[in-house]
Amino acid sequence: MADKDRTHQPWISHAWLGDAYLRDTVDRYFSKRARRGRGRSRKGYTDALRELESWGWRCVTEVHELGREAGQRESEPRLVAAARKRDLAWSKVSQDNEEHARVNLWTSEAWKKLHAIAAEEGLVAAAFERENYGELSRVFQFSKLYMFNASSGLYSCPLAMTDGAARLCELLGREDMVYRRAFGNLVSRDPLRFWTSGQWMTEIQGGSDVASGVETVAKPLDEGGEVGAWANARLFGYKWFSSATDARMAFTLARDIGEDGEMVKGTRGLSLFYVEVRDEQGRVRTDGIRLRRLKDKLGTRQLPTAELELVGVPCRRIGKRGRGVAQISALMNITRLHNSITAASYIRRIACITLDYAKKRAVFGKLLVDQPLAIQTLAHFEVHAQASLAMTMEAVYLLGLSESGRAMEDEKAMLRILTPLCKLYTAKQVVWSASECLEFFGGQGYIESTGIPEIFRDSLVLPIWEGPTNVLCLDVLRAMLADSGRGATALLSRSTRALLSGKQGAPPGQDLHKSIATVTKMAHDAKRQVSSLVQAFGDKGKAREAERDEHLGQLKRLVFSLCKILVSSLLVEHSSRSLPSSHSSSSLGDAVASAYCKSAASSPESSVDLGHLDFSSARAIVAA
Ligand code: UCC
Ligand code: FAD
Repeated sequence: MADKDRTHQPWISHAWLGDAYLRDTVDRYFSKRARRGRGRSRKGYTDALRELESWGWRCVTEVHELGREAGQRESEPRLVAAARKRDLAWSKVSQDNEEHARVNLWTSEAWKKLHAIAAEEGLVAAAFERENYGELSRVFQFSKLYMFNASSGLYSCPLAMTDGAARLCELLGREDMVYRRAFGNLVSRDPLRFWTSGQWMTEIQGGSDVASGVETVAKPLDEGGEVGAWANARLFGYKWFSSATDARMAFTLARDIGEDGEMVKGTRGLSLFYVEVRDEQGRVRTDGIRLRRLKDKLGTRQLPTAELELVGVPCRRIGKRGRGVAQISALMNITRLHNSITAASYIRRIACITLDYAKKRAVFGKLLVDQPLAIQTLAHFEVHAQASLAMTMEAVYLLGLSESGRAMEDEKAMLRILTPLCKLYTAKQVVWSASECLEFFGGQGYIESTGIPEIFRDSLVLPIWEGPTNVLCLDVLRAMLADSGRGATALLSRSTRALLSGKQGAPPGQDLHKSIATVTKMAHDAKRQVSSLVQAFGDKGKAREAERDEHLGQLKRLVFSLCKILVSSLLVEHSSRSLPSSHSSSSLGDAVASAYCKSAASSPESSVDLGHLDFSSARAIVAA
């Protein structure tokens, strides 16, 4: 195509050098570590910068090409005949090999190459190589994921579950059989050794309420032999959604049947199991797993999401009977943050391509970037991009502190509540942004080969995966009740401290100054609401059911206001910091903080729509 014919095509900038906010964020956490007193680590800030810069380039070139290829219709995973009929000519035809002959999973070359790159780049391993960056291992890893995910053709999804699985193994301890079989593979940088993991929780009766939904049962294994060396049970049931169907292993929930044949109902009847899905040659086990069909989905079509029938697959029960939900939540809390960084990554991509397009597309005699209404939309994208990254990185920083044993009790409590908050809020932000992005490109936004429909479709799943918004609101409540509101209080105190220092830096009388004061008041109100909730639901709470329902009916308002208070404070903190001169201008930081705080102050409790930004902030954001 001649150049003049593609003048409006948006270009993707270098994922590191073209993203000043990311660079400033990484800089902020490395500086924080220097102030806090650094633990022992082998690598320093300059090593991190070097790696992030070269990775940023690889993401928008090689990875991006592969991601686009994985998203093509002809690359979609499919079930194919595993063996030709003539390969079975000399075997008895049993139900087993007939089934096996019928189905195996095919994935594209692009998908496999993304697997190899993920291994080489340590996209999971980096979190566990704590000797490199100590408590900042997670900040470093998530910076890489942030640059990768929007280009990854959703290879980000199996990586999320693999990371959660590796963390779960780590918590089991080095002596545990499952740790010994799986951990080294999950964190390997060797593409041939690197395993991914699935997470099978959802069954046809329900994915949120797993205590009622899970009907899969585990029967004790009474045979020895090769399998018996590590397995101690067999699973029977039907898993309704399995996204990482090409994975080597999975963690799953099932209802334990004891030697006496007894089965407990509800959460206490669920245990956690480890399954090796494939054999040494990488083939789906024929002794107990049937790939029944692939889901025909609205989006995420790159992913081999299947329904699996378990007909006695060997597995190993992990930990205590009946503690499955509590145990698998260690995995879920990691995948929820992957969901958040994916949302943030898409929003950054949206901000990048819409701005570039707006600088090229002229309408009614002027470029879009000079049209006030378009400036409003572009500014929203930038604010959401910064807000979603700020929130996720704060959670990720706390995760790194906690995993490296350097978190204080308040920080651990804050991490617990921030995880569902972050997941639910960023997922809402990306859905709003993806829909506006599609419209921003007009008719081209609707054309498959632009890649924009793929961003739209793949974003829509983010509020569903790893728990829908309502379920996560209830998880926020669970976290508050478990620690008498300590995590929420820590989050609000951290926010008010940041807001106060921002207010001291902002000239009185200015809009930012006033908005900070309003958000600070919101924080005080929220503290009161948290304690009244804890009282109403706590052991000593005397609230009647109707009163509790009243609280539950209002829960989302409190949840969204917690998100907005924290994000306001993080953006204010960021803007009030003097940034390295090569990075973003501080006027951009001020404008974003000011626009976000004003929006939070005017609609503290509802959705993610920022409303109308004042035009001077919007213009400053887009011009920066
Ligand atoms: O969607 C899925 C994969 C998609 C693909 C991967 C995407 C990754 C991102 C990629 C980006 C590209 S997999 C399916 C995900 N499913 C869920 O997330 C389930 C959602 N439902 C919930 O979260 C529910 O709230 C349940 C299942 C946790 C509710 O169950 P129960 O039975 O009501 O649970 P209980 O009784 O409240 O909690 C049982 C125990 C308690 O501990 P104890 O017994 O010590 O008091 C809870 O405190 O589990 C503990 N617990 C937690 N602990 C529950 N949730 C948590 C938590 N989040 N953190 C810590
Ligand atoms: P439900 O739990 O029935 O929820 C329906 C609605 O009810 C939601 O809007 C929810 O917010 C609301 N709701 C639920 N409880 C309450 C409440 N108490 N109060 C108010 N509202 C409530 N699962 C896996 O285990 N592994 C996978 O690999 C996997 N991959 C997936 C891939 C794709 C593409 C998709 C779409 C799903 C996948 N899932 C997977 C399933 C996913 O995790 C579930 O769909 C999700 O957890 C929601 O469960 P559900 O579909 O049963 O909806």
